[in-house]
Amino acid sequence: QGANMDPVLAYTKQHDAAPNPKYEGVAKGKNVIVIHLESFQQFLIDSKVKGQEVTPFLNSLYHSDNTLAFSNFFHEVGQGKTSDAETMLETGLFGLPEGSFFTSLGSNNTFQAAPAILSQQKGYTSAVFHGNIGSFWSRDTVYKNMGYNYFFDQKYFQQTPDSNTYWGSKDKLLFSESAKYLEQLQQPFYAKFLTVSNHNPFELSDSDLDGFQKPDTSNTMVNNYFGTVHYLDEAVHEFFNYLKASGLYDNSIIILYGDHFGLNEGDEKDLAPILNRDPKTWNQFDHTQLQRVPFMIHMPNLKGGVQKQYGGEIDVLPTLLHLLGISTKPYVLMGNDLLSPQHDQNVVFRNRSFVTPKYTVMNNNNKLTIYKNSTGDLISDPSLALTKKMKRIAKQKTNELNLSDSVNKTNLLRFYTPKGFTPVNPKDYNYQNEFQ
Ligand code: GP9
Ligand code: MN
Repeated sequence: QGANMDPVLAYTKQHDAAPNPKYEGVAKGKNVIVIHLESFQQFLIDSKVKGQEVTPFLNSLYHSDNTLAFSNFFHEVGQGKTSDAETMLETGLFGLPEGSFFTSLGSNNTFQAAPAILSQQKGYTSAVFHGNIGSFWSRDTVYKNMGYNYFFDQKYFQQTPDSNTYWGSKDKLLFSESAKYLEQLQQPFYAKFLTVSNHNPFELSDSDLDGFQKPDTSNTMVNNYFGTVHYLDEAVHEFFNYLKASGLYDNSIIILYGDHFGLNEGDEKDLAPILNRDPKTWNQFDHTQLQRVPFMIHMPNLKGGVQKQYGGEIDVLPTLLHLLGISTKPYVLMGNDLLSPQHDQNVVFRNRSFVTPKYTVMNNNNKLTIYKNSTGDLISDPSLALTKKMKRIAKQKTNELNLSDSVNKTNLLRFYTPKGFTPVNPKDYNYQNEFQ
């Protein structure tokens, strides 16, 4: 049984990328604040509707000298959506090919996840803030296996007639009402905020839009999306104002990411005109390019700038560990540090299609369809050399997904304890009576 870990460890060892000396340990001892931007796609950054910036605050963060802002960062979720994004960011392993890893296996598996690593290596306290019911995606049990100290779910937030949408507390309330708990956390802390207002069907009352004018395409989903995205931007802005006023900002590194697409493939043709694109020529290549999501690392005095290297959600944990001065070597992580000169820039999606800095490749049962990124053109007659190269990447990336699946599906981490790691006992955690 345990021997099945051998190929996994062989792969993660050779795929590990050394830290970049320019960034290694720059966030040592800082609080880590992770802001999950629900359904937020990269195309929104710097976009305008009716002459107004849609997300002025996130745009300013994106262009800040103190932000490492990634322009070619992709979500890699499958059917588990938010929970797949959480799986990758917390554990460095992929979600499953079907269903949600959280709900199917997450309550019973052994984890070596970020909260436990940060606690054991650097004394971090950990907490999640989420305005939906705690059992959604089985979070209330999965988080215990990850070693999360605190989980503030819906019952910690006000429940009044207009405090919620279908998906839980409105984001502005989530952030403002979390403050009293955040301030009581032992520092350094690792705190994650899961927003929900920008969730399909993107319904929010006009009074929450603060005068923002939605687009008026014939597609309500597209129009509403811009409205809730604008609201989310304001919510994050208010939270930053609070962090600055409270002084927490000075001691924190703030990570923001979009978990996955908001608009479904079927809605993209109605979005195309807003992006100055002809809906008639919209194709698989365009759809794949839209799977970019924001990934930003912000910290006072950080040497930032827009980063063009390609990467995805699987690369976040190794990147964060290195920033905090923690070695990735003992852990089973499928991605590698985005800031490392050795970073693997080939990004695989859960359906095995992938993008490289030069090509976008659809993988249909090992039949590859290759597009050129710079032009968007289909390469209908690829050279032998190009085919060979892309087949090699397809094979490596399929292997990476399969190894990750073998770990998760057969609970292999129970046979492997990283050096210096104490296995997590979920019974040590109880989320019923958090401090008031
Ligand atoms: C639910 C929220 C949404 O609590 O996290 O999850 P999603 O539908 O995006 O997977
Ligand atoms: Mn989601």
